[in-house]
Amino acid sequence: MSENAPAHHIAHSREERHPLAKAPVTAPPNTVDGFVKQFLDNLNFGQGVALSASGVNDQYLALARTVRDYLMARWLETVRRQLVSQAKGVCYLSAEYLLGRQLGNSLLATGLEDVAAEALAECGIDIADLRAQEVEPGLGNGGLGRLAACFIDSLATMSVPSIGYGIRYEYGIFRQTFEDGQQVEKPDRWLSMGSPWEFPHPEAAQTISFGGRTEQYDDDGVTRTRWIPDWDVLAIPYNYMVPGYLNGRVNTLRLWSAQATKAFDLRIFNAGDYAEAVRAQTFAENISKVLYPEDSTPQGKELRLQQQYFFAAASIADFLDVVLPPDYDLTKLPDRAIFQLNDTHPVIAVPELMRQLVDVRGLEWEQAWEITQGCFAYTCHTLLPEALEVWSVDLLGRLLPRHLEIIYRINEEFLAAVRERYGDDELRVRNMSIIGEHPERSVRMAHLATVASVKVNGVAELHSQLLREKVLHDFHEFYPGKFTNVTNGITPRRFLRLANKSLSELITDALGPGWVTDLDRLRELETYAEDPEFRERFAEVKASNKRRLNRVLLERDGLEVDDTHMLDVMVKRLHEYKRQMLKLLHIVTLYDGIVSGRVPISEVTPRTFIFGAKAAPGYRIAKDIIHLINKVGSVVNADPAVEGRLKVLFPPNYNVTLAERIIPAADLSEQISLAGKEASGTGNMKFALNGALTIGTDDGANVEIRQLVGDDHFFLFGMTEPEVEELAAKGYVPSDFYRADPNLRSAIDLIASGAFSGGDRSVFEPVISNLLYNDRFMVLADYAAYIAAQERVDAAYADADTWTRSAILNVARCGFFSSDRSMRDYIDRIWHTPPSF
Ligand code: 26W
Repeated sequence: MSENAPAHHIAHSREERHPLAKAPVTAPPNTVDGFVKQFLDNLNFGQGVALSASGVNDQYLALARTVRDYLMARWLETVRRQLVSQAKGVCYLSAEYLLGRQLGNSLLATGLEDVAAEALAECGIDIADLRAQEVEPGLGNGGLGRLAACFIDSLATMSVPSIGYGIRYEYGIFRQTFEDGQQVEKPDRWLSMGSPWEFPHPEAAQTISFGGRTEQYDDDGVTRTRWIPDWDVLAIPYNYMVPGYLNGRVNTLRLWSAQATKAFDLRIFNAGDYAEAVRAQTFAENISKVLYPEDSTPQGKELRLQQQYFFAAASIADFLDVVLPPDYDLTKLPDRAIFQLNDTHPVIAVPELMRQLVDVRGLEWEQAWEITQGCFAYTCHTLLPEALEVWSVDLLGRLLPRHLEIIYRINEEFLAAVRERYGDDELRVRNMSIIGEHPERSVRMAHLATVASVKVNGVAELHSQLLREKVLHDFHEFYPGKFTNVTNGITPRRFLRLANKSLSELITDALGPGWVTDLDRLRELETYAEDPEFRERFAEVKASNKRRLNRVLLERDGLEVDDTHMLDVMVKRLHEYKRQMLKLLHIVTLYDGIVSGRVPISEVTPRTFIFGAKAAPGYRIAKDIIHLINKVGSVVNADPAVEGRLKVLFPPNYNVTLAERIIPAADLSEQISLAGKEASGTGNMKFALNGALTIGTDDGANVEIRQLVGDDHFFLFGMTEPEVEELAAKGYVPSDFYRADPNLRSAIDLIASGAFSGGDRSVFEPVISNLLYNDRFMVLADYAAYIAAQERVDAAYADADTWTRSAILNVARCGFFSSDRSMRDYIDRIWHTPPSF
């Protein structure tokens, strides 16, 4: 701490010395000329090139720095006010942030979109070409990472004191390519051209230790414990701006990067073993090297636990040492900070805060535990039992011996309280214990999080209910009042205003611009849904978004979108529970109907199906399904019998940037997970807010979307969660469904026959057997209902004007899904951190 004096204390004394240093930092003039000047300065002085000699990447970097310059004064002011006020703030701890491109969002937040475009045009540059240069930071897998990015956007826009903490992975989520239809992963070198959005602060590094042992010692008659670790790494913070929308506020996202503690080990170096010295360095720096691409299936890898502790410990230390003033009375910490745990990935922060309070700062255990229990809140993002993280005691004890002791003591006291309440109900004690015994002794991170937190929340009503009634039922009984729901949301800035400019302009024409930060105002569109002229304009917006998507996919992947087709879209991670296979069986059924002559081609609604999905690299069946989708696509797209009425497109490397293009063009949103498996979903919200109708099960936030938009404007199908349970209890036999339904049988047989694999029946045999003899997620049981619902979709789509009316009502009624509302719910129910300025 002492060698690492807080930045704000240094700053105050320096400011006195020169009058200019006292003047507030100001933004460049908000004019085209001012922008041109700043852009050219950044190009010349920042990039070291003349405009005439500059390449498009130079220009992109200079533009990014220019926009950054406009945000800088606000950022410094936000940081200053936050330090002065010492108001209670949120520390959002997340292993993932799926940010998307930064330039567009920064232009939007500063209101500089038009000024910048004009300024660049005056320099002979098309701003769109520069925006296309940016490689998005893909520092997340899917829903959980994107949610974190939406939340920090809302917190900044709502002026809530907050900081996001995470990991600056050198390689984000892999870049997906297809080779002969199969997924091949390529490293995501997002930093290779340099990132203009980050500010490294090596002077504010934290040292993070690992391994070793603990020992007890006598401290003036008190027995204390100290940890004698055997290796350490530096955590270097990189700050990123999180600009609020047109509100003059810029919050901070602080991502940690690992660096070896000494450039290389001098001792070894002097002994002449240069290679060994460099190896040690590489070892340390591996910690923040790569994002784990597993989504929902924890691998229990040591490096992953290292990552988790690395960022959790660095963030806790940063908050205690740098954000809090010196001599802060730590018993007041719960009034100053709430650490929000984005799933279990940062939960090791709990024993780390205990260690800081007890071992480092000398507080009594009881007092420290009281503080800790007031500072954490936990969001669970899953229902799949296999996705609940556990760490083997063996591994955790080797890497973090002191933390394991702390966890044991927390558990001991917790179980004593459980026994006190229920007597010796040992079954209950075993079920609730933070330590599990099978298949090996391990720490259940969700239990630790629940015990330590002020509040535990699920991410949609149904999910929270299932947490209370099933996954964490005993805890709900033990801690009534601890459990709550906060339904997820999405930021309307990125997913409506930025991604769908034409729809935004239409809405603003009708309602004025206020809806961007007050999404409930979209309700006022309900009356416009009855206006034929408005419907016509809305339909034209959708058509123009399809044409834009066509241009994007043509350039990106050589794929053609027919803008006269219904656009039927399923984009999300590839996972069995999400049931891309069900969508595929629908496509194969349509194709089979045409080629077998059972269905006259004239009766088939022209549809283009778009898939976007990455599979975890080790998830065999998921990769087989990707392969199958691609193969079905090649056959269907090339078969003259379908006369271009069915098209299957699967652009590779689905990411935030592509989502921003696909979602606004969609007519139909596929949200077809098995009921009770998708915690919330957030793609579902993005589609509805962009005027796509949903075909979906009663799962996750679909339930709330349907309640809000109304049954007439949502295509519901499939078993409910209790029906799923019932079928599972009586014994689900997928092959019974196969035998009973001729369409289903025919579709499956067609795949099994090798029709999509050049006659080779073995290629998709694993997928077929998995469906017929396992089908964990009951695809076959919901098939008939899904096909029937798709027929209702066709019928509805045939009446274009009524469809458009439904689409408008979807937009009008989904204001609830703004992440601003989610943040209000967190603030009211969990954080109690009012907006500041
Ligand atoms: C490697 C272990 C692991 C386990 C779980 C990695 C990642 C996870 C996440 C919890 C997976 C995830 O992204 N869950 C999604 O979170 C979204 C935001 O709340 C929800 O909308 C999705 O329904 C949920 O699947």
